[in-house]
Amino acid sequence: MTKYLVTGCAGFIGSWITQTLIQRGETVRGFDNFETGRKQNLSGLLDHFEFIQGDLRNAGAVARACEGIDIIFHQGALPSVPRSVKDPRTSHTANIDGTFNVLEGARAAGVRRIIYAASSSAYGNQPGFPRIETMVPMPIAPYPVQKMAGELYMRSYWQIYGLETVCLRYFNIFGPRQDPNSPYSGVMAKFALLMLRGERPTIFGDGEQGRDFTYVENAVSANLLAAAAPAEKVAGRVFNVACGQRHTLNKTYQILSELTGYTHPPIYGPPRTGDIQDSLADITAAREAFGYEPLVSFEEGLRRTVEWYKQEMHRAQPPASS
Ligand code: UD2
Repeated sequence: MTKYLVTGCAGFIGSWITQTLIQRGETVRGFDNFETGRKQNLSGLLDHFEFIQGDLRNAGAVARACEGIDIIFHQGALPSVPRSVKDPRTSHTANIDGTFNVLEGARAAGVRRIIYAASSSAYGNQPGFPRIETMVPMPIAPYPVQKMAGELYMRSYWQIYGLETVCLRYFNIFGPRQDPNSPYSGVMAKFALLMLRGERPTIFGDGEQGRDFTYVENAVSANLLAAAAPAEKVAGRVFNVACGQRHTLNKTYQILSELTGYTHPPIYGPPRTGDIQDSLADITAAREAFGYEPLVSFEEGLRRTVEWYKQEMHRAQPPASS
């Protein structure tokens, strides 16, 4: 029976992968240090899988977590471009040393395959849209460089050690469970919560930057398809995981306003250091290699996301009983 390890299992995407595997009746082990992951993301799940609290920077703990595992979904990371700009060392150790520890642990334990959470930020600001995997990566800020280093390491371990590694370049994944409370939170989570609270979000720059925003269920499905695909189609390769549509921040703000009932215009602030201007993916490679298709559209994803944050707010502040 296949045994799965999910690193970052208490995080936004990792917890959805963990939950989906459990629902499929799979045997799952999860690894998280709760630095950015949250216990509530695992509520209702902890009795159904083996949980290890540990840090990716601890090589011994990672090696133990890899024992007896067939397939790893390596989701654990310290995300965020601005976090990496402010404190490159901390995200460097989590993202590069952590990924190296996963590869070494996997090699020692005889793990068959690793699906790695790579980032669309690898493309940087080079000309040419949509982004296609054959483009030369041009990462700018430390976080994209770290995620890109992980990709190179993944490919090396396939070429040198025959460990089947697959890199999925996520394009701005959003959805329920994305933490809205950190200054480094993804824009969708941050804006949805602020609007629901009646607080005014700030758009960095003129709002005309575009992103290929992708609902989390699409990313989960890409992971499971990539895990099940024949090695000759996926091993040592990189794939975009996106919807193949570009949405500006101004337009996204407008749709979120309608969904939340928020009526105020945004505040505009200076552009964020290290930001890229535009992002739009070609998803043909993932489609051809493992049958990936976006299951949930941008608009439907936004609707579900806003509904979830509404419910979260009610859970956090139950109405006073009369
Ligand atoms: C990058 C990657 C994404 C993922 C992520 C992990 C790109 C295109 N995408 O996301 O795939 O790896 O990093 O962290 O590189 N913004 C505001 N106001 C706010 C917050 C953000 O205007 O309060 C803007 C921000 O300046 C940017 C956009 O919203 O232009 C998206 O920012 P984000 O932090 O949600 O994601 P991004 O694109 O850095």
